[in-house]
Amino acid sequence: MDYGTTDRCTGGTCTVHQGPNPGNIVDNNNGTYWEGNAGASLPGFIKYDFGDGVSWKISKINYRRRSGVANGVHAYKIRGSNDNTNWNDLTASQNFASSDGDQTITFTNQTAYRYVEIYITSSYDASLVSCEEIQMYEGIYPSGFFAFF
Ligand SMILES: [Ca+2]
Ligand SMILES: [Ca+2]
Repeated sequence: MDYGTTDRCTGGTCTVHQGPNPGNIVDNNNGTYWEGNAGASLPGFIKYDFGDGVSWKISKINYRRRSGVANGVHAYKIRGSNDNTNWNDLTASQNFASSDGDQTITFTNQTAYRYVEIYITSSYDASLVSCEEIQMYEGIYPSGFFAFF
């Protein structure tokens, strides 16, 4: 399986369930971060809207928490939507590690979505979560590719 090398989190909008400066998640600078406020409740999300009329078959995502702080995303799943209301699960519920640096996940998704989100169901620090940066990449599916589940 190959993946595109262009980060599609550009030209659109990053939003989160709670807390200031979600734009820091997509500013291409690992030295800036978003962090929820104390007392936030989960589930939450880190969502990217590629923009009106723009959609991608996202199949690879990098996530990195605030370095040196054990408040990263723990359990999550990836979801996609084209209306920001009805969501499809692109992965089962799974876990990020409690560690610094990029954590890369890949998954089979042959549907283009305008909205893709990390849907957060638990954190390593109660309900507080953080993120320095995400990237999202397309999967490159050869014609005749079939996914077996
Ligand atoms: Ca980027
Ligand atoms: Ca950043």
